[in-house]
Amino acid sequence: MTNDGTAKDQQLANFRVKADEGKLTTDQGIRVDDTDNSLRVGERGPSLLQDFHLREKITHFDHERIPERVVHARGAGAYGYFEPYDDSLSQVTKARFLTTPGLRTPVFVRFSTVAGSRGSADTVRDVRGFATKFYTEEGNFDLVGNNMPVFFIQDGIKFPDFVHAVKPEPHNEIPQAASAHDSLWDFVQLQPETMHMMMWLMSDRAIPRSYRMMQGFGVHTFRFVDAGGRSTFVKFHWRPKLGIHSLVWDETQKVAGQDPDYNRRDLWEAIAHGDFPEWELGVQLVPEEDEHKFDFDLLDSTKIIPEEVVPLKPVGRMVLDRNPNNFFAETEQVAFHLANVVPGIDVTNDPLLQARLFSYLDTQLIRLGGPNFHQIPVNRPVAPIANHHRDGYHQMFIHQGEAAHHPNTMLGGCPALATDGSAYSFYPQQVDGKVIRKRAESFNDHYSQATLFWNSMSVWEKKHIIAAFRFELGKVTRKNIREGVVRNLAHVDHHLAVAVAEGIGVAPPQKAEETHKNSSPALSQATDPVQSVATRKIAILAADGVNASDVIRVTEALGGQGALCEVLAAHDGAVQGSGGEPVEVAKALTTTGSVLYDAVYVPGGEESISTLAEDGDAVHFITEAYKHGKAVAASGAAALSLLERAEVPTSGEGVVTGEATDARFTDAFTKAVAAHRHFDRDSERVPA
Ligand code: HDD
Repeated sequence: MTNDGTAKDQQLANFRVKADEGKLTTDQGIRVDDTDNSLRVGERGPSLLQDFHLREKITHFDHERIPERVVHARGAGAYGYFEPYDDSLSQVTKARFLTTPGLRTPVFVRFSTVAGSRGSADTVRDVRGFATKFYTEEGNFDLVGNNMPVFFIQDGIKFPDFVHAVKPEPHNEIPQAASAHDSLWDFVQLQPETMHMMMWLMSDRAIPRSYRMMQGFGVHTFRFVDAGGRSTFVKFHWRPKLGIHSLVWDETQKVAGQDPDYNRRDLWEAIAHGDFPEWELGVQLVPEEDEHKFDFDLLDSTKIIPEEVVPLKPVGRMVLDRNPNNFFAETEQVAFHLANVVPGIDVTNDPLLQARLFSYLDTQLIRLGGPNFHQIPVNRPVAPIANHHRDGYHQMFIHQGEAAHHPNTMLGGCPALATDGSAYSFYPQQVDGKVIRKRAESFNDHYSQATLFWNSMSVWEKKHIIAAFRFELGKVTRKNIREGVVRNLAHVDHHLAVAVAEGIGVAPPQKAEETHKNSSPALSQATDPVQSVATRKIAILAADGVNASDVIRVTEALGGQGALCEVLAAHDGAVQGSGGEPVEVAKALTTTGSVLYDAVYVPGGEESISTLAEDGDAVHFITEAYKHGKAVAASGAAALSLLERAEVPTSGEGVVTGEATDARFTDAFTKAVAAHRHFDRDSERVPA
């Protein structure tokens, strides 16, 4: 089997079962001709225990559920491939999948939210998991990262405490998938090491527009090892080709109601439509001898290495191009584990990472019910497996031979030890020290990088962060917790602490703490944003009498660049264009909302406009889109009056108006949509 991106597919094909052919049978292959009536004595008599079909059907159903993941329970996954750009990484790692140009390694990626249950909404404020399984020729490599480059805690021994704090409170299991409650913030106020990550969590990074539009990070410092045994520290980064874009808070709340599957659906539909999401893999490399050259510890997962200090080296790209066939079999049963590393990649002494090396295998044993979960199709490596592991629940292999021990003569010594240099070998790091329970002094600075993050934000990003802190702490009922968090924030930035304190009714800090003025432009979503309309959803509001030519021109101009334009009207079916021609309606306004679109366009046509002006859903649609910073466009004089009715200014940032839908108009609208959002608007006063 060649490792050309289809190796995994070929393997999976052996397990795929068709649902659209054959006759109904029991699990034993016995054919069944009635699955609606249980076997009984007489038409109204009791059911019989001997009805094997009834018993089997009910028993299987009773056992359908497995425990959801203790964290990252809700997720969505897809298959694809990774390919390196060239062999330049061979100077630091012997990992073949990273250094063999043209080699396409199959991958499975699962994106997730952390705190919510399997059925929670996608658009909650949370970290997003970004876990990648590379099915390499040398075995599976799992990069189990997040969309934020740091973590809440420095030592894995605190993970149960942190997760208990952020999950719903134990007495009443409230709130679902939300960090805005007392126990999380109580933990935060007492553990200042959380402050850097809390800045990320309160930023728009925690409410991504799409899984396709967020970064991924390996978070920890890992090790590369080259063919000569030399080690280099490495941080892994994924950068989305579509840029890093987020929703706005008010929008996320509404999306959670209108489409709780928003991010999951977006990923599925993009892949189904052939808009394959793509990320570039970048690495930050630090030579072993530079380990102590930084003012933070490389082993501390609450710290980044600023890209201005160690630049990102682009090394390859990942494309997701296939949806799974079955959510449970693939996305639910996929099992990631940090210890799945291949020759050329090794771990470090980061105490958070070390605890994870235990936790992931352990959790799969309860979640997937035994030690053979690696045999589940989605988890199988494409590299061959040969060892003496035997038996256990759900053993799928039929191991042949009369022995299962090493060393042996009975099997001719097989499987033979890989002494030809192809085996995995751990980096022979020199370690010396006393056995103690103590954190290194070099882990003590909890605020400098939180300040760095804050200093790097644009004006609108800062506004959103302050609003998020106010919302979250506003939901905290205990005053001492609110005060404690403000005390911590005072070490991050005085202005931030004061603004938050004022919003939540606690005394602002009196004097400003000494903080630094450094910033890292790479941290801001406002720095060099990718401007593209590809896969952006544009709502076109229409009623009878709409100018069909406007609809066509805008759809062609933006659709031609990959945007998805949909005509919305009061009803499904079609509306009549001003020339009598039918204009097909994609969705009725009652079944959708502005929050599910990136921009709105009102075509000309007096009759259409005056009908829309009387339709509260249509007017609200425009007002709300404007409030959320989206591009709004309107054609013709009558449309201007509709904007006015919707309390939307007829000019200004991201508002495009004009008599004709000429190239000037469509270019301006394209630019406005590509900018993603227009946050310099005075949107707070807009009622929506
Ligand atoms: Fe974790 C799942 C990412 C710290 C213990 N984690 C899980 C998933 C992601 C991460 C993306 C979902 C994988 C999937 O889709 O199946 N976790 C992280 C990152 C961390 C981190 C980036 C910090 C840098 N995790 C962490 C610690 C521990 C765990 C410190 C325990 C000591 N994580 C788990 C777990 C999970 C998990 C309990 C739940 C389900 C699973 O593993 O398979 O073992």
